Amino acid sequence: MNLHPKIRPLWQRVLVVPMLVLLMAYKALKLPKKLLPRALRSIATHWDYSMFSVLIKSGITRAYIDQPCKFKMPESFEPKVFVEPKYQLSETQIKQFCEDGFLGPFDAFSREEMADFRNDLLAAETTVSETYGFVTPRDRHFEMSRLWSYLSSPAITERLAQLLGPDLLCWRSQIFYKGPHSPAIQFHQASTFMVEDYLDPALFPPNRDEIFQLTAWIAVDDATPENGCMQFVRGSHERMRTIKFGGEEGFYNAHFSLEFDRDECEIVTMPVKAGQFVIFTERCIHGSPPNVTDGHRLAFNLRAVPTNVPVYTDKEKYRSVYNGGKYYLDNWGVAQLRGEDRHRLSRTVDIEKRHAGQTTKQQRRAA
Ligand SMILES: O=C(O)CCC(=O)C(=O)O
Ligand SMILES: [Fe+2]
Repeated sequence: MNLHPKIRPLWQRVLVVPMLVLLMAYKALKLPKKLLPRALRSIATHWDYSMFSVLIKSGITRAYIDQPCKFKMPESFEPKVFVEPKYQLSETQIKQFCEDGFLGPFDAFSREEMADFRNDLLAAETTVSETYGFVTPRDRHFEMSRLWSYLSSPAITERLAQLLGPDLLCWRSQIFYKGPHSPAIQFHQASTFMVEDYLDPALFPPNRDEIFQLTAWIAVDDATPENGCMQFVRGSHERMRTIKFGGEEGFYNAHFSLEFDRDECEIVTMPVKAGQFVIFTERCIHGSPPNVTDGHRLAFNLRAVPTNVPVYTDKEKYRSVYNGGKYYLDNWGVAQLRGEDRHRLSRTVDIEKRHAGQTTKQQRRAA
């Protein structure tokens, strides 16, 4: 079953509503889930009642964008690890992050380094991913050692560690190429990234209300209000919102608009210079306006979790709204960013070995 957000014909809605009511009753009666087909089993397991209820009551025109959760303010704003003074966050900065849902920009790389790296990223935009077998901006760190060296650099990891804890894994990276005169990435949110296929979450945090994943977004070109730098809705990470199906296409091929009051909220526009990065929780509503310039806006991101958060357990594939592609996870795994993985809860890729294997392949090809 594909429940990606889009407007459905009436006949589909008429069929799906009673099915969801039955499935919700099945869940409430705690009937054995293994009797259900795979997709229904996932829904009965991972959707909570509010997810069913919004869809049913709206006649399949509204939905939670992801598994609902509320943000629990931590009791202390002390950094979770001690780091070199040059990377240290003050308690004021950490408090600010907890209140706003985003923090930065911070300096990480030089403008010259990013200019030199630009062509590698642009090439990745048009070449087939060795991980997934089709062209995708996702998870190119498995094959690009230079990308990995930036993602795992202390300027990023030491700051993330102060917010998330000492032991960190990278479970996703993505290149964001916004071409000249290209549309907005509309406002969105995610918590456990169930938004990806609406069946299973990607992340299984022990407590959904805590901060259990962070994104670092690194600018390769200067990101400006004109070329579509990121925008954040201050404080909006306190809860997950619903989406209304339909509306303009902005977020790749998904059609929806996030339900929040644009007049009541403070939208912060965040210019980021080449080589700088910003940290945010994907739960904070964010997006980026259209690029109205003749140049592109290139960036890449890193999604990190502490080692006590399992990722994609038992999942073989997911279907993302991005490219409408099916991502088989055979070659995917979490990669160690910092510290130690004492939990070993997810499939792991030894990234140095993966890169070394690729170098050998490339050398063989060249010989
Ligand atoms: O690059 C953008 O404009 C959006 C990035 C984004 O949504 C993300 O990194 O989660
Ligand atoms: Fe995002």
